[in-house]
Amino acid sequence: MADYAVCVAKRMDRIGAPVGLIIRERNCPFPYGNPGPIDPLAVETALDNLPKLDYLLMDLEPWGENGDEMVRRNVEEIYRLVREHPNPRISSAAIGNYNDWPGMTDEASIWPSKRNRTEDTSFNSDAWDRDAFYKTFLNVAMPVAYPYEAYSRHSDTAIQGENITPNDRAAIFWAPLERVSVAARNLLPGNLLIPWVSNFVDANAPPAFYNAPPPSEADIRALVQHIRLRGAHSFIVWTSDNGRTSHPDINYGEFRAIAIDAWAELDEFFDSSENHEFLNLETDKKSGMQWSAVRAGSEIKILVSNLHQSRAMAAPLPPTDGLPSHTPMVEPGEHAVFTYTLDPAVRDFENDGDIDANDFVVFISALRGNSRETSNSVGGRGIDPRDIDASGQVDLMDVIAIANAIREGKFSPDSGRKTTRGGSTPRNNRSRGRSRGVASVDTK
Ligand SMILES: [Ca+2]
Ligand SMILES: [Ca+2]
Repeated sequence: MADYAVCVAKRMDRIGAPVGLIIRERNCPFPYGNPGPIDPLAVETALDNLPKLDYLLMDLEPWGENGDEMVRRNVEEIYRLVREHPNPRISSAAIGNYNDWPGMTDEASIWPSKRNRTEDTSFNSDAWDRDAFYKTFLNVAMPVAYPYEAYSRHSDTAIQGENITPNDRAAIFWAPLERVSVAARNLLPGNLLIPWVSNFVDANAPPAFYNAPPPSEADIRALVQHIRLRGAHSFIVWTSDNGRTSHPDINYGEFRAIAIDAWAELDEFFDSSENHEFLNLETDKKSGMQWSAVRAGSEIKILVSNLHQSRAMAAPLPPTDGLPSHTPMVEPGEHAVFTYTLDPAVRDFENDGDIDANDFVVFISALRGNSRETSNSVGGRGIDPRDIDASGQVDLMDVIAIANAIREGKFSPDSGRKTTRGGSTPRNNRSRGRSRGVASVDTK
């Protein structure tokens, strides 16, 4: 390891900045594939000389004849080297690898026969349970969220049957989001979610079958924002070794700037509260409309992407005082952001589609068997819907908030959802534009 790298790391440590390493097939302990100059001692040397290590991220992919085996062998060895290191500021590093994430199925895979991640689905390799592999060795989920042109086959009934996207543009938007979402749904408590992103990866295959349009800047921005609104901690930008990508209009550097800017547009919202509730980790392949929503205290931000070619659609929202039952209609091909102020104490805690007296009964009775886990916890990071003040815990303050709502009659049949819902006006950021630091609304 070069002296200057250690010197830089020490300076980073002094100012409290994170230190990370990227390991590839040439500087892993057992180099493989066709790596060029190799450095098999790079990991050991780095661990022994760095003052600390926050992230060890790998791009180890199954290149070459025995690639699958070499990925496993190297990840296991790197895991051992890090975790057994005597320096606790090294041994506690977060470790992740390209395309390794928790989840038993991968609906984003074009081929239905390759969607099971708990058994071998590739040729010429041993059985490889990728879900168990992640859970054994890794704690940074790194799904590959590229808009591959090859995903256009998700709109092909010959392969997918009825389960198709409405068009190719929707396919290359939905598939990467679904892959990030399944990782988010299955993320273990305390793990990180850092997807790989890119602008476009064309298919070197017959255009009759692989022919998706490269994503527009608006689609790229929206995908990055959906990823953040589903609990990703950060993202990592992929580039090919020669620094080029196959997007005809947006080069690598431009993509990087767009992704960083799109992510940062949400900073103000995320910074407004220490804790966040992630309301939707599901995707909808067939409709072509995807929506993500995050609650920060009593504010909610919703991003709706309608990639259907002709149908206007609205996203359904959970019954809550201050929210309409659906967002306003979003025109085909458009992305739209909506923000609302709501009363998070008045919600459909029973999850039966309405707000009534049963909801506070369910809230109170659930306190006794209080479990922190919710379906949308994203590695324990997302808060429970019952955490009304977004303090990070369901506690007495939340009970008081509910009690106040009861006193105000907000759970009574006359003043519940029926009268309050639909009466609020969304602050549609459409009219505000980018100068206010909110996500763009764009057409393709
Ligand atoms: Ca209810
Ligand atoms: Ca609370």
